Amino acid sequence: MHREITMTAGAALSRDAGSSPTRSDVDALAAAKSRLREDGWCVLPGVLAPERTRDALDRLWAAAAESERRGVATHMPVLDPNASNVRVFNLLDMDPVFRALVQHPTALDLVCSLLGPEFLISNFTANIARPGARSMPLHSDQAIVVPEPWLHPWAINIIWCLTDVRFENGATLFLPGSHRFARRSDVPPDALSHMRPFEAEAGSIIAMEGRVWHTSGANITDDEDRALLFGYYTAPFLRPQVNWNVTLSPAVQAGLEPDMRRWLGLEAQANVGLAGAAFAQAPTAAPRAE
Ligand SMILES: O=C(O)CCC(=O)C(=O)O
Repeated sequence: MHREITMTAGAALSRDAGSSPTRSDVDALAAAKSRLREDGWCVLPGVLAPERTRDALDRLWAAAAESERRGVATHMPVLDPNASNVRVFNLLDMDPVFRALVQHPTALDLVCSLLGPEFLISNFTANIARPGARSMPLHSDQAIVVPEPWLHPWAINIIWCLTDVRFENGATLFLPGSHRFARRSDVPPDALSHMRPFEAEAGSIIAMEGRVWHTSGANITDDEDRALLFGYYTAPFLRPQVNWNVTLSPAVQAGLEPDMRRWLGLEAQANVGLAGAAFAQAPTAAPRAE
């Protein structure tokens, strides 16, 4: 890693207020990482302070309006059965707050704990489930970017909760244990009847391994929005879902730090990360005698 995102709990845990992490913060992050590895998911509460969470939610609504202004629809019929799900794409181009969240040290610490020190930012989008929202098709996010068999965790979502999230307002529903499924045929026909909600308070991170089968929940409340940001990160050899060269404006690209450029695949060098290992195992031809 070029920037100091250590794999040790604590150094990278920066609670939002900027205060030093307490012992219990460090323990909570360590426990979250082991749960992520074992169970395929974890919840880390209190990563964003309440005022920063509210500010991010305001900026998300502004980004939704800006998306419509740019001609990018916020209802995707291919994903959601009705317009009560508000989708916001290309968040990184919309507001610096989203560029800060996608590289938040706690988020990256969780990402690196699963994928290792090198990764790509594959996408960063939002889904606001408003009252009346219904579930999208069941899927895993790793299945979208790499064909089966899915033998390794090569993807992870860092889900930012900008509102409280509970079953009634449309919490993401997941199938426990499904991060062990290697093939589509491992998904049981009655999967939907075994789904559980990821419930968390506003300001929390939910980390979800890429192989977890999940769907959006239905928002059955009368008046409560559920707003989530989905930072999607993959192993560095998987092509991102988004071509950042195209979607990020020249002005945004020009302002990115070198680490962000690398994580977004914007540097000249791209998929050569395994060269060292490949060369180490390769026989070298002996020089020919003249
Ligand atoms: O909004 C949700 O709860 C899940 C969204 C999701 O899985 C997706 O957009 O791929």
